[in-house]
Amino acid sequence: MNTKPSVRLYGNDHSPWVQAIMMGLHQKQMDYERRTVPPLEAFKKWGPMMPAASIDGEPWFLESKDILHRLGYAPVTDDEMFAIRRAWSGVMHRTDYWPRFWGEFSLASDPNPAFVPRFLNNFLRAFTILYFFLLIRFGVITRGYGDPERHGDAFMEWEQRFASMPGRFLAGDEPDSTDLLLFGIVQCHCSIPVPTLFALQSDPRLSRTRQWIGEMQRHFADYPSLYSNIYFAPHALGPAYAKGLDQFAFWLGAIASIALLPITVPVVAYFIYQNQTLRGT
Ligand SMILES: N[C@@H](CCC(=O)N[C@@H](CS)C(=O)NCC(=O)O)C(=O)O
Repeated sequence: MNTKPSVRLYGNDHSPWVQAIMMGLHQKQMDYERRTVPPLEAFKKWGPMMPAASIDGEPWFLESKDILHRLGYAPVTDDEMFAIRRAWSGVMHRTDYWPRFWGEFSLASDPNPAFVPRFLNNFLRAFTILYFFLLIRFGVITRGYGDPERHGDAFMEWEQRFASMPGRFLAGDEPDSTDLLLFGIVQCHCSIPVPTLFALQSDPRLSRTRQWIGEMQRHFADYPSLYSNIYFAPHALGPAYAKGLDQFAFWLGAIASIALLPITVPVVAYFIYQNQTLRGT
């Protein structure tokens, strides 16, 4: 009897929280269906907020740590979650070079195997990217994400934790929630390079962090969505690029989302305001 749950996941692989869940599913060899356009049920409540998951046909729900827990991973305390979020500092720099921001997202295709729904999803997901662009660009989530004195500071508390790990990973011999979430942050920093990435590569204070990244990469060697493979040893290929027509669909969607600014901006503003309390947890 197959006791593995059936999992549907909404989210983009640039998101640290989505990456944590994708890696968690991969580690447990669970099949799942991922989409990059929010299902209507989730969109009506939370707009483009990701990740959202639906397990065994139950209602969609948010919160990476809760989703991981439902998948069988350890609970994460609020303090731990805040420490993980502190490592996200630098995220505001994702939009410093806006053509790169849009360009990198154009390459991260919807994964639907069928051409027509994938084309449609790539078109529609551009609207969610406009949302994230405006969210970051206009500093609505700047609180708590200002630059530290040195970008490497973002990982100093973890560097100390890596010194007293019980095994190759924070959780011991196999990654658990905290490893997955923190490694998700690393993937985010690498998906559109921000100054924190350069600190991770070269700050002399972060040698244990680099060693842990290497161990995680070795552990996830057959997982196809590691942006960090390009920047850290052992080097390997990064995620595959979207096919030409998928990129085309995305750019069409980007143009449409901008042409429809009088509609998209109020919707974006509504959800940016409405999701304020969901952001920090
Ligand atoms: N507490 C949530 C945070 C998720 C989150 O911040 N997701 C970002 C994308 S990386 C998002 O969708 N933000 C939309 C918003 O803040 O409105 C979790 O851990 O799942």
